[in-house]
Parts: sequence; structure tokens; C-alpha cells
Amino acid sequence: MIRELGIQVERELKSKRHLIEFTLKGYPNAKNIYVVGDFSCWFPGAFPMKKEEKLWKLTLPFYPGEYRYAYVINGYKWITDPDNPNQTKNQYGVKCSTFKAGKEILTTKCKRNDGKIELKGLYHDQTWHFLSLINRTVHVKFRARKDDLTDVQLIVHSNERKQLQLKMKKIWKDKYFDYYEAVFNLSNRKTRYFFKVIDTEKVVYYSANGQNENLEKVKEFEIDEKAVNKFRVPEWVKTAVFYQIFPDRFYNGDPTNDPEKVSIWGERPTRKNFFGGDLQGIIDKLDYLEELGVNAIYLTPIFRSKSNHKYDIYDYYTVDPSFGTNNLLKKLVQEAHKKGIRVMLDAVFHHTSDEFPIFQNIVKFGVKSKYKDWYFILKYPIRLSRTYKILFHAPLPPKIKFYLIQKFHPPYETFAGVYYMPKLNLLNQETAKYFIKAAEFWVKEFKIDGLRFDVAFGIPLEFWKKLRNRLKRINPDIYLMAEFGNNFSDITYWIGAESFDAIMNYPLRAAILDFIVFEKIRAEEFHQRLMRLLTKTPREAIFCMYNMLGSHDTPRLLTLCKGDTKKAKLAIFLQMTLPGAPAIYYGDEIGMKGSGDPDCRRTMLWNKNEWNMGILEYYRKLIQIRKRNKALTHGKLETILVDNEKNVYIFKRTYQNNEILIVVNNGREDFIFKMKSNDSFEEALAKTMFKPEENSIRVKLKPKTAVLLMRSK
Ligand SMILES: [Ca+2]
Ligand SMILES: [Ca+2]
Repeated sequence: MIRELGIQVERELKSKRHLIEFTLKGYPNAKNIYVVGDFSCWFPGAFPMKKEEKLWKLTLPFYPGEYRYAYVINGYKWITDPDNPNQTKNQYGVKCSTFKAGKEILTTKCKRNDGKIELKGLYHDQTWHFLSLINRTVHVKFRARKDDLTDVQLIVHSNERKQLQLKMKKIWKDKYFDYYEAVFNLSNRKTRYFFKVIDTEKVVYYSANGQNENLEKVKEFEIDEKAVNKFRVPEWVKTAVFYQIFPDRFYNGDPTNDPEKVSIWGERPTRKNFFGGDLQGIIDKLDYLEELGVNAIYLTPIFRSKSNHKYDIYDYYTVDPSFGTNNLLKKLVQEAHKKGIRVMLDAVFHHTSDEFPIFQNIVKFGVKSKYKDWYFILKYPIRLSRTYKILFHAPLPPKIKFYLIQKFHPPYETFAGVYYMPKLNLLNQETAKYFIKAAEFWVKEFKIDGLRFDVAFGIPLEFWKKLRNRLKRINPDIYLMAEFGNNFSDITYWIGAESFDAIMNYPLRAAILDFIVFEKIRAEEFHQRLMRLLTKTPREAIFCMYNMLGSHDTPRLLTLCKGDTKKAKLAIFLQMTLPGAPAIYYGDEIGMKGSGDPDCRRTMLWNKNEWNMGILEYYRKLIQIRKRNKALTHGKLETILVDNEKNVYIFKRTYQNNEILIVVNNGREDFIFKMKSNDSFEEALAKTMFKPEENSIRVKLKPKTAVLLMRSK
């Protein structure tokens, strides 16, 4: 059952969210029941319900809107809410339930130009959703019902005499609301503000005490710098260009540490084979990375594990011997730092290997093990059924296999039904302590710069909050980045002062691929999806999102482009020019191919004759352009033109007096870009000059190409 309990008010930041209570009857013997939904990547784990007598319960705060959800029993059995008749399907085509938070706000009909204003729809608070303060620049957002208003103005006071009146710009709309934004610089005086909300003749004021028609009753919002500044992200990430390495496949720098049976470098990867790549190999190739221009590397897991991917760790304190030693990891970090290259490791805290000694203790001692609460054991003794074993090894299509494995699952919760990855119970204090210590050990001992958290969306936020506090205390500059497994999920809970600095930006990847590579959406929808992301991401985090076009879990870019380098280049172009830190999956820079896992994990090509030099040069150039222009790393984005018919998207990135105009022709025809100007412009990639003729600049773009235009001095 779903019930709205009321409004949760957070006084300091003036936020009001609707408290939604989820309840479920029955299932007296369940170990865990999770709420999953749009807000948790549909993955069980982050939101466990609590059993209260005969009911399972959980209450979560939401902004008004429509949300989809389901329940997952013991991590495997998916059910819709039996007491809620409102059902739909999620993006995976699976049945789910749906609810509206703040229903009374969503149901009224609104019209622009009718002289009426839907008061309940007006909203602003001082959380990152609506207010951010970076380097004395204040970004203010305001929300109103969709298509209700003719104008919104932001009135800013810094002292009695001076008043700023700013017209707010509409930046995005969703199904129910319009979102407006204005930007101003903070003065040294105490700054106060409120909103003037207009529909033709009707004027209403929105301030800290809500809506008022009477200006005298307005109680202004005040900017408390300390409260607003709670969410801080590491500055270095803004200028980072990441390079993701799957260590077994990058370079074999030390054949003496190879696993027993290694395949020949260049053979096709299987789920089980090894190739002997290692940390020495990465040290040996640091010059290559430096030359490419990357200044941060992200290594998939490197601690002791039996698999080639090492996402099933059995010793969190020791580098896997086939990769090297702890001392070699220290050396790698030192050598990388000498070149100005940061190092990010992969933290796998959602599950361990089934060979992790503590799990083995439970296997041995069963319910008597003192560690039994470290995992979610559904049945003792721990044994895999015959059916499960047969299914697990059967060569079935992945979707069918996944379905069957969930049905005949192991007697404990796992990652996606994989028996050798038992899921950890991080709400158990001892367990949480153990893994926080492991993370602290890496940060302190190895001086790493970042951590990427595997299956972050499957772990309760309470754990992440603790971990964040502890790690940021050791190194305030540590980058904490979450894997995010769903292209359309709401990131609200997953970025901010109580969770992560940023996420692996699969949603942006999906938008770029759908627009450029698959041509499933056109310029208008690409723009909408980009604006949704930029509106829903904390301003602070926008410039340090991990923007990738591929990873060890996806087919490679060039393969998705079916070898069309024009498409690949245009996708790379957007990755390098949109806000956020671009991340290259090893080998993509030389045009490596590979379909889904394990084929996307082929060995790196080191024979230059096999490299796609065109793509490599293109990456190098764009990286250099990024490095020279703060507009691309720190600058705001402004959409200039969305031409759906021609499929052209034009935007501008600006930081102080650094301004870059970016024209993307994703159409099938040539596009002539014309702009009034008396100045000359230089195209940064080809270094072509465009001089004004009859007071205007004219640039011709071939299909599937883009340009970066900068005013020439
Ligand atoms: Ca209206
Ligand atoms: Ca080796």
C-alpha cells in the first residue's frame, strides 16, 4: 500500500518533501523486502523495508511527481504492490506499480495567459536542487506548474539601496512542471532574494514564508553560505580526462607474475581466460597515456580474486599476485602522480567472493557462525541446488538464463543471482566497519585519488553517508563516484553531501548514442534529455560527472557505430564538449572493436599498424582543446539553437571571457551556419579562419560533423 503521510520540512534549507509510506502485508518469513524503482535503478538493496508486527514498512521523501516502484522479496522475487491498482511497465518492460507524490499539486489544470496562478505549484528551496553557490556565483532555480506563467523574476537585495531584478529563464519542463533559472554574483553583504511570479496581470510573490499577494508580507530567503556550501566536490576532477583500464588486458609488463594458463595476447576473450596484463604494464605505458593527454586513470578491481574481472574479491588488503604487489601499487600511484596523472580504484562493497574467509566461515558453521549477519542467508546449510548448478553453466540466452537463475537462486542474496558473489549486509555494524576500514586503508596507504563504487545503487544510503564522512576526512579531495545502472533513473538520492560526488554517466551516454549513433532521437529530444540531466544534477557535480561512451560492461563505441568513424567521432566530440569529465575506455582511442562483455574486454592493441590514427588524432586534439579552454571544463552551457528538422544542435560554453560556440550537424544534409558578427572566428579543430562578410560569419558543415568556433583576437 502507498500512503502520503505529510510533508517533511527541513528548516535549514527550507525544503519540503512529501513523505511516502510503502507498506506490504504478509511474507512473515522473508529475510528482506526491498522497495525498488525509478529512484534506485530498479535494483534491490538500497531501500530495505522494516518489519513491524505483520507489516513491512518504509517511508521515503519525494518531491512532487510520478514515480514507479515494485517490491523485491529476498533479493529475487519481484512483485507489484498488491494493494495499489495503478500499474504500468518500467523501461525493461517489467510490470510495476506507480504513485504520485503531492497528488493535489499535480492534478489541477493550468493555462498560460489566463491571469491565474496555481499557487501550490510554486516552489523553491535551498538544497542543491534549487540553489548552488560556486566561486561566488549563485544559481537559483524556481519551479512552477507546467505552462502556467508568463514570467518569473528573481529579486535580489544585497543592501537596502541596491536591488537586482532578474528575468528567470525557462530551462526545462517535465510532465508536470516548468523549471526556471537565474544567475547572479554574490556580493559581500548579506544577500536576500524572493520571486515575483507573473501570469499576465496577476502577480504573486514567492518567498521564505510561501506565496503572498502582498509585497509587505514577503519574508525573503537569505543565503547562508555555510549551509549552502555543504556539498563540495574535488576541484581536480573538473579538468580530468579519465582513462579506464581493465588491468588483465592492458599490457603485460611482467610475464613472471602471469596466472597459470594465459591465452596469447590478441586471442578472443572468454568469460574465463587470462592474458597476463598487470600493474607493471600500466607503469610501462604511463608515457603513452601522458602523450594521449589523459590525466586520470580508473582501474577495474585489482585486489585478490579468482576471476579475470576481479569483481569477486576475497582479500581486500592485498593486490592480486597476478597484477603485482601492494608495493607495486604504491609505485604505480607515485609514478602516475609524477606525471600529473591521478589514480582511481574500483571498490566492490556490494558483494564479496564466495571464497572470502568470512563467507566461508558461514558455509562451515552455518547458523552458529558468528558472522552470519554479514550476508543475507536465506536457508541453512548453504548449498547450491542441482537445478541452479545446471542452469548456471547452461549455454542459454542471457535473458532466459537471468530469469531462471532468479527463480532457482542460491540460498543467500547475491549480485544478480551469481553464486560466487554473495551480497553483503552493510547495515550490520561490524560489516560496515570492516569495509570502511578497507577503503581507508587504500586511501591512506596508497594515496589514491578516487574510488568508483561498484553496484552503489544496491547498498543503503546510510552506509554511503558514513563512508563519505570518513574518507573525506582523510582526503577532502578524494573523488567518490557511483556506478549508476539505469539510463532514466532519478539521480536525486545518489549525488550530494550525503552520498557521492558524481555518477558514471550512463544516462548521458544513452542520450549521445540515441542521438548520434542509433539515430533514435532527434535534436529536440536530445536537448530535452540533456536539460533533464543538467537540471537534476547538482550544479557542483555537473563538471565532475564521469562521462563515458563505453565501459567494461558495454559494447565498444566503434562496434555500436558499425565501424562508421564519422558517427564515432561525432559522439566523441559531444563527450569532450559537454559538461563533465570525459572518460575513455582503454582502446577506444585507437578504434578497438568489441561487442558486449566479454568481447569488449579484448587485449589492447600495441601494434601501431592496427591503430585507427584518425580517431587517435581526433581524441588528442579534443583533449588539448579542452585543456586550453576553461569554457569546456568549467563553463556554463547555453542552448543556442535546436533545429529538429535539420537535426542540428547548437550550444555555447562560457567561462568568464572564454566563450566557445559549438555547432553539431547530425543531419543527412549540409548545414550552413550563419551568424551576425564583425569579428573573425577560428574553428579550433581544423584551425580554419572564418572572416565576416557583410557583417556575418558563414560556416558550412557536412553531414555528421561538428565545429568549435572561437572569436579570434
Ligand atoms: Ca496561468
Ligand atoms: Ca603479467
